[in-house]
Amino acid sequence: MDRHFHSVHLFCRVVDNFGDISVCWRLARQLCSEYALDVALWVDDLESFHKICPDVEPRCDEQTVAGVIVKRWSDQFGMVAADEVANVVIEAFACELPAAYINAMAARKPQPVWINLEYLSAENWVEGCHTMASRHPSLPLTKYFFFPGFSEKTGGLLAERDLLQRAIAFQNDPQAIAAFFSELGIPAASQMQKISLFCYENAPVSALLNCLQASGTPTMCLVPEGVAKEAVGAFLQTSPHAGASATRGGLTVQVVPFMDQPQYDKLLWACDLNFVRGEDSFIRAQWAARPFVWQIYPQEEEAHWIKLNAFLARYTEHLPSDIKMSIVDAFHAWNEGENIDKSWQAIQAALSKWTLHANQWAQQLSKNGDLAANLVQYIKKIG
Ligand code: TRH
Repeated sequence: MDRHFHSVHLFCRVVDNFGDISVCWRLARQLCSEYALDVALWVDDLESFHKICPDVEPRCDEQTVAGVIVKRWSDQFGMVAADEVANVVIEAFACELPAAYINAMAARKPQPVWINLEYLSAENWVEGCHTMASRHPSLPLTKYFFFPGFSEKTGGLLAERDLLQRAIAFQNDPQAIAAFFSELGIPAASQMQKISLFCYENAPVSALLNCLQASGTPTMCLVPEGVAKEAVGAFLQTSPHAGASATRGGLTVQVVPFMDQPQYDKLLWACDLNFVRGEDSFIRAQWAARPFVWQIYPQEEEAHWIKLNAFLARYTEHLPSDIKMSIVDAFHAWNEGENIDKSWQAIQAALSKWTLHANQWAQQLSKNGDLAANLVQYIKKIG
């Protein structure tokens, strides 16, 4: 970026699970590695961060990881001088910056660019709210809302510059795939259809495993440790620790370690179908250019169904009705927690055409530009 914008402070509160820190970590790394910015990431939960990035030391208050300064965001924030404020301040998911920091922002000359990075939604209203400005009620500060999204009228989706090329190169390199699986201790995986499973505890996992077991297609279901513990443990008849596996009928369930983000990407690239959840794995599954079933993060008053259907409407817009129905049924059954067995045959039958679609979809998304690139461009414009 321009030398006037060399420093970024990104603030992240971990509300639940891994989505908040995952998105922030990706953005922080990308701003640092692709735009040579000085990035500091303030995080209130370093334990969750450590899970997706083992290089992060949870007991350390300040550390540098992949070029990013990682700072513990504790309740006692302390005083902040105006010259300690960065040129660009990113508040992730309306996490509310410390009052002392906001006051210092107001005192800084020139004032920083203040961005609120929003959650992802495919709903149409997002286009109207993207880049909207909001004046601070009492201080001379303006915050700008930056929305990820699926059209050119939004901020696009997070993706490193070469992500899609790397995914496709990996998928066309049988040796790289074999090496990945053998690193996981599963050399025979290439013979079978492969499915990865990342979901919330209420997903109908036992029903899915029953279908796969009865199906004529030999399948390996790869489950990161800690995911769907009850259903996976019941299938394995042992505790689902990394390395555990069992075969019944056409299905092998294989527990793999909970990986760091780059390895998890490879798992998505290597599988024929991915079950993903939340926000970040949902995005990565799209960049993997493979079919996926998404379990959305449940919201109060069932508000998540609107978001789920808004995504399905975009994702299936140009598909023939039979494939469209298979995809919609699969997403609905998985999120309703039932009837996945009724959808399974249609999913299996649709898989090869769905793979072509997944590829085209990823290409289409890449035309919107990636979120970091769009954000940098926007900051330059308003700054
Ligand atoms: O963990 P999540 O359920 O996070 C959710 C969502 O982001 C949701 O929108 C948000 O409101 C809520 O948190 C508070 O799912 P998500 O977003 O997919 O994040 C999981 C991250 O974990 C993602 O970056 C992929 C990563 N991951 C690994 O790094 N290794 C693994 O083995 C697995 C299974 C996941």
